[in-house]
Amino acid sequence: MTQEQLIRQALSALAHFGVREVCVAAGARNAPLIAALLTSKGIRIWNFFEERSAAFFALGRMMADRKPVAVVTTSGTAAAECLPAVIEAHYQGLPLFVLTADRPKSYRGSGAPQAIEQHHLFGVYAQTLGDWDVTDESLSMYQTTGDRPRHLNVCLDEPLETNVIGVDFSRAQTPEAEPRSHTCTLDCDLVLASGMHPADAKEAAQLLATLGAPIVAEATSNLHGFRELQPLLTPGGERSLQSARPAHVLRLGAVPSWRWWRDLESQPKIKVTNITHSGFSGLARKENVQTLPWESVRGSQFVVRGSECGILRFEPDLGKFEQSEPNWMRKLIEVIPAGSRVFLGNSLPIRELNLALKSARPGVEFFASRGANGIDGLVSTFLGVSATHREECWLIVGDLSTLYDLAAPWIIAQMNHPKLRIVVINNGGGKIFSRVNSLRALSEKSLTVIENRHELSFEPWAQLWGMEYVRTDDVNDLVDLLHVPIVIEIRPDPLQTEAFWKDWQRPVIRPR
Ligand SMILES: Cc1ncc(C[n+]2csc(CCOP(=O)(O)OP(=O)(O)O)c2C)c(N)n1
Repeated sequence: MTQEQLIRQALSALAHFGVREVCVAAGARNAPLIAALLTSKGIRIWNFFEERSAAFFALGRMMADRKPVAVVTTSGTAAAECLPAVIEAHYQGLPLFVLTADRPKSYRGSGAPQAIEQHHLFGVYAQTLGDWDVTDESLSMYQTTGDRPRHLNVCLDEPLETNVIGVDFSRAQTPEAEPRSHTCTLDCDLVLASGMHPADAKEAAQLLATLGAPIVAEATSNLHGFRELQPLLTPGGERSLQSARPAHVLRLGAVPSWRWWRDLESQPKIKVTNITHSGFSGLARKENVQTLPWESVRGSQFVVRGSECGILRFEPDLGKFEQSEPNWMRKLIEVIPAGSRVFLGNSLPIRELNLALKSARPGVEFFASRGANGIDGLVSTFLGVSATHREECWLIVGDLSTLYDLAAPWIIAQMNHPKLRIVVINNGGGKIFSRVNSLRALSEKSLTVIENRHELSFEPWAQLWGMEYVRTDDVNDLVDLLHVPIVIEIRPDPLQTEAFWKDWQRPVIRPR
């Protein structure tokens, strides 16, 4: 096997699995692969200096376009940097392709520079496609299935072959996805909806409109824009579920972020049917839980069972707490223009927006990374989700989450996207921990450490990456923004936020 054959086979494997976009982060060992990619046709290349952002950006590209995307790394810890994004792709059921260059197999276990154990590096989180070396007589690929991360490791020896002509990706034959269908019949009295791609939301909306069961939906369900669902959608976010006693819950899309969902673990009598792309039930209990493929939304028979499952309707009185965090979510949604994409950070932003959302302007689409609920890589993932969307793209994210991903804006220079808005809700640390009931007894000293309290400003960060910066307490400053990438720093009033939560958590009196 020559190095040239090995490199061309590796690119052909990408092409075969439908990859048409690649995020590369160069080192010497993968330079031959990158050089060959640069002479290839029918492939879009995004160029990063570090692998973690590259992998999260690839994740965002897949979340938006639902097509396989590859990340190409050099050897050693460079390959390992992809792990968090691979894990997220695994739990979201997305076909991330990781192509890692390696030193020859003979270096394994030696501790030689940049030689780590790359074979099966991602464990259960990626299916191994191959572990190829120039000493192999032939190159074979392991069987892999479905929309899950794949890992191909290629061992290249010196001298590195940097003049390999690439392949024509547009001519590659990709295996036809097998048309899947699944039908079932079930009755349910409550629908929970989270994390659906806008195209899936459209399919789900048809089903739900005819079903007629009450729906408690997160913003990321993308169901709020459907007029026919308005009478069924329950305002008040998680609080509306407080006294719910359904017999059978139908959950559509990603695993919900609500505490109520976690508490279902200890309610084995409540039946749960999940319909999701990821195949994960999101519950550890097995009793009365079934998980069906997404295709079940087509052609299945769903029947509403009974009409009273104890759902309550709440309208948070946010106006009284003008500068509180939840009210900021409402104000932001009111100014985000029609057709925008909105990516929500995984900590308080997603929860507060769920609570505050009444409606959004037409065509606003919501995304979030709810596979493993990490607060890492969110800026990069947002940029990946935004890359081909020509309307405004908004990220609403916590301050610590932003600090995790300071290198992310590197790619903006290649995006040619003038309407990126990164809203950092800077509450001076991980304020979600002061909302966690089981942490209520923590001392002030412990909380200071656990929240990582700080007084940092995001202005120098914006400046580093050549982005405009606005710090404001007036939402009107955010109307008709300049067509340039902007970091918007908001510092909600902590006292008003606290006062809102106190008011909101008053005991429920069931309306007659
Ligand atoms: C990678 C990762 N590390 C740690 C956590 C645990 N965690 C959850 S929320 C959070 C704090 C988030 O802080 P921030 O982004 O400022 O948002 P806020 O809590 O203020 O909404 C942390 C550390 C996580 N989810 N993911």
